[in-house]
Amino acid sequence: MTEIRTDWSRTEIASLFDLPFTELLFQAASIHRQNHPADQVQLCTLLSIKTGGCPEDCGYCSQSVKADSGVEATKLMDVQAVLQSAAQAKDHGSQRFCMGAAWRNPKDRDMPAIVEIVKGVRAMGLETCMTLGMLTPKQAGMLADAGLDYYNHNIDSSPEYYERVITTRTMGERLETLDHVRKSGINVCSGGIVGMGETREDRVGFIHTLATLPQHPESVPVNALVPVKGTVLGDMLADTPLAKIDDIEFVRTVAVARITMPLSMVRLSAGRESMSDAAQALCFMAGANSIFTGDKLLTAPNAGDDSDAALFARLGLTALQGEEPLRACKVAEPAE
Ligand code: SAM
Ligand code: DTB
Ligand code: SF4
Repeated sequence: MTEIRTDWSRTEIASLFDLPFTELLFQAASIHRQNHPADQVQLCTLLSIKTGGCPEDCGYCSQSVKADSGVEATKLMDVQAVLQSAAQAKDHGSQRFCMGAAWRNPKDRDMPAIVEIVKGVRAMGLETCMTLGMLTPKQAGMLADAGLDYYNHNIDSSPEYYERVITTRTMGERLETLDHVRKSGINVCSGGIVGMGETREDRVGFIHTLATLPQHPESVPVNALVPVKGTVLGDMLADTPLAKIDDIEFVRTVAVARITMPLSMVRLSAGRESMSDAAQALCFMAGANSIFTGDKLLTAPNAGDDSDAALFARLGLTALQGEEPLRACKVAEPAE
């Protein structure tokens, strides 16, 4: 039985990153096998239900008003159109439907439609995840009552590097939203982005922040930056050797997430399009057990169902069918 710890020190996490690569991979794969079916990967589909025009200044994001990315701002989609997309995702074998809105926070007037969407998608037998920006405790409660399974709100990086990427809201505010989500009883999905020009020390701080939350997020997305032209980071990294995160360093990050948060689903999220099959295989070996499938993320292209089916066949992987371990046993409840 793996020990679940929320008292990791930065030094311990840095030492994991420093392990010889094969040793790190071996440790991560061993922990993975103790807690998850090693040859099963969860399939999730993303849909942007409200795109662009976001007042936040996240330096990586095509949907910020500060970005000159060509992404057009839209209104919140009709409930029926969202349900149609969800039905398609289910037909294509997805277990979870994740919906994102480019908002700083949802307005109270948006909540009835959001609640209807959650109820409708759940009624199709899909797990639901929403990412709508910051939430009040009341809004988190409304989503919980609607039956939302997961809420995604990323910390994105280390507390130190975060401030260089986003200035319009603080890491503290993000942690507050995560706290409201946790207290409402919705499962927490929180992770971040690797390859934004941050240092190894920042990646240590990023994992440390997540692994020392009072309770680990049930789901931890690890995104590789998708450099989008017209965004601060996309433009900054376009002409530098940092343009793409080193595959081995990305796999190390996945492995350290797996070792420090053994029961969480570790999601290999954005950026798979620019990764080789071999790099993705190493991520699965290191403990990644969830991906976004389909040909689009929120605004960026994604590998697509056919290419995922080919990858799964090549690697002998199958789609996860059962429930995720952390949801099933809800360990590490903090003592009151
Ligand atoms: N507006 C909501 C929010 O930020 O809370 C939700 C949508 S936002 C697009 C969700 C997450 O996607 C971000 O926190 C970030 O980690 C990730 N993301 C956005 N753009 C990305 C990019 N270009 N490359 C990699 N990850 C990205
Ligand atoms: C997450 O961590 N990654 C997903 C999901 N949560 C919402 C979003 C990735 C977005 C990639 C860039 C885009 O499509 O615009
Ligand atoms: Fe807005 Fe979310 Fe993009 Fe930040 S990541 S600019 S909050 S849509």
